[in-house]
Amino acid sequence: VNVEKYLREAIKKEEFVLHYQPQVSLKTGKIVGFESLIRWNSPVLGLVSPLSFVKVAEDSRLIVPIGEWVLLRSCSFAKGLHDQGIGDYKISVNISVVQLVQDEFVDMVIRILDETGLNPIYLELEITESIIIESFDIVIPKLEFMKRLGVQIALDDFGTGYSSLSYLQQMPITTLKIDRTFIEQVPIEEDKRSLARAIVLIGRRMGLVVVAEGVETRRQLDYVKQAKCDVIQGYLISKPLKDEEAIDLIHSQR
Ligand code: G
Ligand code: G
Ligand code: MN
Ligand code: NA
Repeated sequence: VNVEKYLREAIKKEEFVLHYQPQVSLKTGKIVGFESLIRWNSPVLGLVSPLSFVKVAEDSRLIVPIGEWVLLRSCSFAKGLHDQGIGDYKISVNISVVQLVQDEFVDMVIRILDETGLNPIYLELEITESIIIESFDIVIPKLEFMKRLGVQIALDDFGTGYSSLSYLQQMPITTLKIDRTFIEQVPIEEDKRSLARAIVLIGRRMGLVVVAEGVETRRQLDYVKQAKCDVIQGYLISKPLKDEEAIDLIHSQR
């Protein structure tokens, strides 16, 4: 099937939805924010995972309007929670390299913050290592600018890319998200386990917020707690939720 053809129509026809996965502070046990994750409910193709359409969207550059839609919706969601007094939660949004290298990217982010009225400190952009390294010179100044605005910058899937620690030091990031492959190995492989602990140490030493992704079991939770991670995300807490479900979860934790 020609995914691109249907993808082209999907925004107009409102076939995308965002799900929000809670992130919990290990210090307080409270939800501190949500990662926004796109879902495509295509009348032709059914429910399509971003794993299968984000690449198509990037190759066709449709990720630019789709990503803008994601950012707008995500910021509106967070601002809505703030305005309704539900809580001052952060929203983390995945950003593709195709978006980030665009000349208009920074202006677009500023415009959406402006339009929604969301305080920039509650927005986090999730970027992967490979994005930054492929386009280092273009991307770094943009990230620096946004960081100065107060926007948080997370390095996503950390540990799976090919960046060196010297690169890490040059990146204007605020948050390190340890890839879930490291967490998966916690009960099994001693080596990976030590790696996860080493990553936390590096992140903390650099003054970054360290997030463990893909925490599914009590044992993994105990491990990342002991390793002094700041925040966890994963099925143990909750899968990504529809907006009403996310709000219900917040209320149930009060
Ligand atoms: O939620 P799920 O496991 O299905 O996501 C699969 C992949 O799709 C993840 O790598 C995630 O980062 C990516 N993804 C989810 N939502 C978005 C989005 O809004 N924009 C981009 N660029 N990637 C996304
Ligand atoms: O690449 P990125 O980290 O943005 O991808 C996040 C993806 O991880 C989302 O698609 C989300 O659905 C998925 N995810 C979230 N929590 C868990 C978990 O505990 N286990 C697994 N296997 N996947 C998870
Ligand atoms: Mn992510
Ligand atoms: Na990740």
